[in-house]
Amino acid sequence: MKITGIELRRVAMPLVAPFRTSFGTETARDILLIRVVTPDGEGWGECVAMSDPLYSSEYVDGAADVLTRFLIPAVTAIDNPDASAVGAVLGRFKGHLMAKAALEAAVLDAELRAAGTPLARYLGATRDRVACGVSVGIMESVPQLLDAVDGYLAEGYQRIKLKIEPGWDVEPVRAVRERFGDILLQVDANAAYTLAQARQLAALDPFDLLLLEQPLPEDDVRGHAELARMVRTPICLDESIVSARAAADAIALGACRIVNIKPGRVGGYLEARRVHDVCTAHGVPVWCGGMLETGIGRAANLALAALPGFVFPGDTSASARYYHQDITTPFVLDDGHLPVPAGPGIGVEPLPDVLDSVTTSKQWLPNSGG
Ligand code: OSB
Ligand code: MG
Repeated sequence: MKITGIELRRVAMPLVAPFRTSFGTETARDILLIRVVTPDGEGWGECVAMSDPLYSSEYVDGAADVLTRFLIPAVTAIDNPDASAVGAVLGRFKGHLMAKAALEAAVLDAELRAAGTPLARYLGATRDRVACGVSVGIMESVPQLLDAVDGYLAEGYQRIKLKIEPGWDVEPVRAVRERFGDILLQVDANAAYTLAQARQLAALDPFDLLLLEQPLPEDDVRGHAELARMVRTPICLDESIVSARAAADAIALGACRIVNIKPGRVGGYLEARRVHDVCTAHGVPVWCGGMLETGIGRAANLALAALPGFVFPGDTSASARYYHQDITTPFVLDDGHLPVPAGPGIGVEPLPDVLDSVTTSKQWLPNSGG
């Protein structure tokens, strides 16, 4: 596939409500979109790096910089790049997995659209709709949290994930369990605890949580293995799983019984599929995480979440959970599910007028060699 040029576009997307985690409060997203233009059409990728390096080391200005200086020139220098060639040529640059993932996704979308192949079919999906959960931020008070959870359950969400941190853990979990009974419930700490707080985390044991997501720092895989012997709730890793190899290592060490797969965090949809394959081979169930994506990233995540190893509902919520106005036709929850897009590539594209109305900057990088 020849590349004519690549456009980087920044969009400003206010969230419907502030989203608070142990690492900070998000009120709006500043999102980098990549559009790959070829003689046969185009392809879209969404970079999930956040404004500040608080969830991981990446941040959106850094992603734009590494893409412009290094990643895009390396890809346009290849003769006829396809998505697997993108992964190979970007491998020599260390880190920047979210930036790499977005570029690979855009190339893959262009390639699959040209071939008429849906991303879901290409990845090996076995479902045409996926069960959805919702990630609920840290709130000012327990009553406010109960209202939020009540609303999501009324909309049909099949699983509730509560963000926790020291000081906001047992009390909100108990309150949600008491009020809503036997729902699928899990928690996410975004690395806010240390192993010394294992007793506090074990206090969550009586509440029959599906899983405890990333309680300890990203690089503390052994700590998670030790913690797993001290708590009954299954440990799930998010931040620590940066590759299929990291997943294999974490599983071998006994650091997790469940894995959250985010394509951006592992460097792309191809590596995400390999993470899925490694986990499935070890009998470890996976689910699809989220990074507050627009419809572009969501469409691709839904394709991934339709693979057979994704046995738990993911953080693949409807457009309205995030944005009053999504940049694609909105994804709408139906009976607790979202449909897997069936069209070629990711199966959706931005609505031009909406996209223009939220765009804060654009940069066109022509392929000088092409
Ligand atoms: O840890 O899963 C996380 C959002 C931003 C950064 C990290 C995380 C999250 C979420 C929200 O939990 C998931 C979503 O609904 O997109
Ligand atoms: Mg998480």
